[in-house]
Amino acid sequence: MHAPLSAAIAARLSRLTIELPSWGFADTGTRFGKFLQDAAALTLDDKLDDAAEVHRLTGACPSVAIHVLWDMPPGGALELAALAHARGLRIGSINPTLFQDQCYKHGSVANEDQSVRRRAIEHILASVEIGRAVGSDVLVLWFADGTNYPGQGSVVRRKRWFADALREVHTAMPPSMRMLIEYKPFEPAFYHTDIADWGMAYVLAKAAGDRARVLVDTGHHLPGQNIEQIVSFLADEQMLGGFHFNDRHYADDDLTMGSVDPYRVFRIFLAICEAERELGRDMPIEFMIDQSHNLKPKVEAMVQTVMTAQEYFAKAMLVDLTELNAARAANDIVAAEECLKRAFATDVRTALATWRVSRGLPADPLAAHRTSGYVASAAAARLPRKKSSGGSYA
Ligand code: AFD
Ligand code: MN
Ligand code: MN
Repeated sequence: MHAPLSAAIAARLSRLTIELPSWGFADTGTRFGKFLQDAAALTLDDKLDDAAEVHRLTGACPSVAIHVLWDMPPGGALELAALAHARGLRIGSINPTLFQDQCYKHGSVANEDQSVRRRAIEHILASVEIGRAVGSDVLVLWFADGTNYPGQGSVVRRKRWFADALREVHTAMPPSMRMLIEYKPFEPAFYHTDIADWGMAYVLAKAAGDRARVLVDTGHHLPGQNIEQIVSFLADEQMLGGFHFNDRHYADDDLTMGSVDPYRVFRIFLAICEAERELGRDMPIEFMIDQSHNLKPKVEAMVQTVMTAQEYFAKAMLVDLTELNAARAANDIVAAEECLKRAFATDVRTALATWRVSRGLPADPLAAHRTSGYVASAAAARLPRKKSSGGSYA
């Protein structure tokens, strides 16, 4: 397809903002080891610089998700907001950190020790206050809570602790803030995870209050699960809060979106397009990236991901929903499927390049980044700091 994007698609893409994860720019690894990248971000300033580079190239990433404790400067929330603002960014979702402190060994809000449950709730409440201070209205809650062995914990007792904690936090949130509850079937817990699927997240969101929603992390599904079905179901219930985008081949692999299964990305975006057609306006949901670029260069991977999201959202918008619904009504399976396959097969990359140039952006943000020398200068600036900081960089 070398026709330009339609005005409707161009307009919708201009409103498609995709939040970047601060943690995606730092060195990460697997439980088997961490392979360091010279240009990887070391400090909050580095992370915000990298996020600003992605936003400069794509024009689609004005907000950065932060992980409380990992991304807090000495001057606290106000300095955090100022650091982002100075780069043309804003702080997006606030992610409490409830899984790395030793006290959380046996859980956070579902810990058998009441003092640990209290500490976890206080940390979430402090995170709410950080959100209030930086002007963020999105609180993202992911819990590693679960057990590794049959009999280890009471599912019901833990469920009730979760409901009580989420209700307390919901009450403390400013009126404009939404709570997005993220589910995950396993890892780091290997026998049961307290919020293991969309249904448990849905029930706990309902228990928490009317500004709680479900967050769909695309890597948090067991093999074969139909994610787009969950998306459509939650959207119809007005309980879809947003996404953490990534791709997977086996588990929560946090690979770059669309790298394994682009057709699934397209089908998820089609579910959004159908919901928005029904709603008559953009879904009030958060599109966020949650990836760990253990091997790919971090900024390249983020730019790739944003370009993939734009490409497949544009393709999804090419589906003629009137024709699709007519084929469905007639049980014309092939005609219905062809509506999707025709759109998915349409090459929108030239049209996207033209659209980007019309917005003063590079036609190919990835090529622009790879030839910009950004990585080399980031490495030159950061590696000496890393070496002097010792540890695994020495
Ligand atoms: C891990 C978890 C979850 C969470 C993310 C950021 O699996 O996806 O959202 O860390 O805390 O990927
Ligand atoms: Mn996630
Ligand atoms: Mn994850």
